[in-house]
Amino acid sequence: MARKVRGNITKMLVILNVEIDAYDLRRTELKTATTNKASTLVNYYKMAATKLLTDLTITAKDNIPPQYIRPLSDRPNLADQSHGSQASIPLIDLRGLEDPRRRSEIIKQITQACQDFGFFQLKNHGIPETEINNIVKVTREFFKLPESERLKYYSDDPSKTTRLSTSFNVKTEKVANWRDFLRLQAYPLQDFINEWPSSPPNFKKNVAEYCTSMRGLVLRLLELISESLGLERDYIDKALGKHGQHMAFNYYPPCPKPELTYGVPGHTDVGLITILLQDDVPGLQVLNNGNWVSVQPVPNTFIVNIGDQLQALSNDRYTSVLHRAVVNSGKDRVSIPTFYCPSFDAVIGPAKELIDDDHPAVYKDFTYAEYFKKFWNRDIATESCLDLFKATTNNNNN
Ligand SMILES: O=C(O)CCC(=O)C(=O)O
Repeated sequence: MARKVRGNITKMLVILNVEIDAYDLRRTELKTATTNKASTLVNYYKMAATKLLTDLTITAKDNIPPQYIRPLSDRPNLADQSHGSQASIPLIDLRGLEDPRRRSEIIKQITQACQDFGFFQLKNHGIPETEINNIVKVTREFFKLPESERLKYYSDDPSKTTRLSTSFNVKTEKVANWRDFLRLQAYPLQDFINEWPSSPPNFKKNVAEYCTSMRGLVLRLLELISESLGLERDYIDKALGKHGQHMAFNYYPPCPKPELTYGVPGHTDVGLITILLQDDVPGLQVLNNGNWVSVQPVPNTFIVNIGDQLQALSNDRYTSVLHRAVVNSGKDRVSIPTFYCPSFDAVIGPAKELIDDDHPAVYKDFTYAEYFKKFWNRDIATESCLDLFKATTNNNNN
């Protein structure tokens, strides 16, 4: 009898211990969940208090707020990228362009690069090194200005011609990106320069100088690209109407968890061509044959890529290729793309010379204003903008 009672007591003690262990486990889980919730809330309130990432990172030292975290299926695999990519993105040397033999050689290289990659690098382009250094310097200075000074330019309305914003498109995106950016229009210069930031003191001067030189380079490139498609030398120049030049000044603060987020997610560019200047910190990746290829910075070299308007105009001979920017935990990064584009009233569509029975028109004609509006109003993660302008689509683009 006594043995039976002792046995029952032992069984009860075992059950009690299991219950106590389960209780402890649950208590720990609850504690962790509460702590996570609390830090989410803290981040939420910090985010609510500041519009720009540059100011948020000062408080979030070793974590990133949940709104920046990409789903597992959509993260940059930083360990698995193709490196040493100067060899894989063609490098075109513009030296000797005035010599007709050299010119046709360069045109051939452009055809090849545009068909195979949609991207190329450019050296001996004629933009003075001091202008390049000045624009990078003044961009860094702008993003170091006091928050109250920068916020004078803040807007989340993509139709504003000068605006400071964050991420990519805060109005449409579901996950935020680790970037602040200033965008402005630069052609015709006199129409926009008065809106540009008046500090740092050299901003207007340095940016105006760079934009003017950049436009000179672009005009030479437009002729080369026209010829590379077998079109008249001035074909693209004329197709762009009165022309437009939009600039972005991207600032990527160091990110404590770069493997969880993007500076800019994979996208194509809305304009005709983009000429990208990056500082000495890597971050640009280009999609080539299904692989994300890192483009290592080379001093005094620009990266040129085909935008959506050139893909449409070339009737898909050239492709506007997906690219993205990844971030890192060690150093902030600056990149400055020049988006050269049609004026908003210009009508864009496949060049008639590039349409025949074997190559029917892939796109219908549209104004750049229509395209630009659609580009900024859709969700870049799910919709290709060019697809919305296919000749066979029944979409209403108004
Ligand atoms: O920062 C970069 O390297 C790329 C930037 C970019 O793609 C953009 O601003 O659209």
